[in-house]
Amino acid sequence: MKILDFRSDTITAPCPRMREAMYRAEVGDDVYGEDPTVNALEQKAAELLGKESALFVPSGTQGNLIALLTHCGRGDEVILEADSHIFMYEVGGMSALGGLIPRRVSGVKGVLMPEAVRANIREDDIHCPPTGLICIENTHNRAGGTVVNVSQTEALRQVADEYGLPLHLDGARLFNAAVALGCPVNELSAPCHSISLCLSKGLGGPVGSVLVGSSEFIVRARKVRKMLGGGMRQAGIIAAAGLFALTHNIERLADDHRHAHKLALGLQELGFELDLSSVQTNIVRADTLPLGIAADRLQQQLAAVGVMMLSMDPTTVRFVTHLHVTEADVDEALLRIRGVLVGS
Ligand code: TLP
Repeated sequence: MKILDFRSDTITAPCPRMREAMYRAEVGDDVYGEDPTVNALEQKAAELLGKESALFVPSGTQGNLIALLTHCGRGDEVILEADSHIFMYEVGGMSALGGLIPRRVSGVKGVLMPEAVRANIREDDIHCPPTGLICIENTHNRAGGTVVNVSQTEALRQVADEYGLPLHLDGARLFNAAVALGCPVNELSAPCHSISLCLSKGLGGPVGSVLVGSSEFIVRARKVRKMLGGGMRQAGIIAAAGLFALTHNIERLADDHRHAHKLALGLQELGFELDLSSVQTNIVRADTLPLGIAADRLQQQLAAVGVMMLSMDPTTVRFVTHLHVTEADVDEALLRIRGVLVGS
């Protein structure tokens, strides 16, 4: 039985051509700036996102943490969306390691509203921690892969400028957003001072993220990366996979989006509750409440028939499409899910 794995786009393994590129990668000691493949990846990422410089880092979590530590000082407050990945799933690193205070602001489908951000910026008051940074997430994971468009991003930059604050973008899936919007990715990155972009999600790389920003910002970020133990020596082996991903795997994200839409329609037909307007990229969140089955129980039952997905809370499940999932796999998964629901 073929395992159909919808848990995350992080599970994707390198294809033979990507492995070939890794095998052939020229390497050097990247802590000395001497790995030509890492340098090429950083240059390509900076160019694509329209910024001066970039830094290859081991993970999206570290990319965000480095950005926060580089922008802020201990005791600063960081404005972020209430359900943001940085707040929910990065082990509280911003506070535990950076002494930063999260200020959660609820967005609409993951998109922060400028007025709500403005209302949460601290006044210059002796009693208050200073606001140090505004963070956005595009696409927004917990909102279901929803997209923040260019004008929404620009409006948040305007608020940041009013208060002299930097704007950081957790762009783990930024290319999914660009492909969904049909806009050049640099229009989404332009309003942001820093962007963390994951190579190991929909783009299909095995490891790594790139943090992108001004030359001055990246010089400081490089030092923070070293402090966190993220200096990786002959990292060209994995950077080569990232370069391959940025060259070959962007346009195909549209397939993942199509498959997610098809899956969402099928799940809806099977009785799951879901908001189709939130299925904008490669993530489908569905509510099991109308089916009368708990999300974790369904997760177990589906795993038994080779369909893997994640239970996110008592009645919410998440399916993610990616480059190992074909349209036929979506049909097959829906058949197997139907079988489980009929049998339970
Ligand atoms: N997201 C993973 C899990 O951590 C939940 C997933 O399967 O979706 N920002 C966003 C928006 C992310 O979705 C993720 C990973 C990260 C940052 C962190 O990236 P890594 O896993 O490379 O540290």
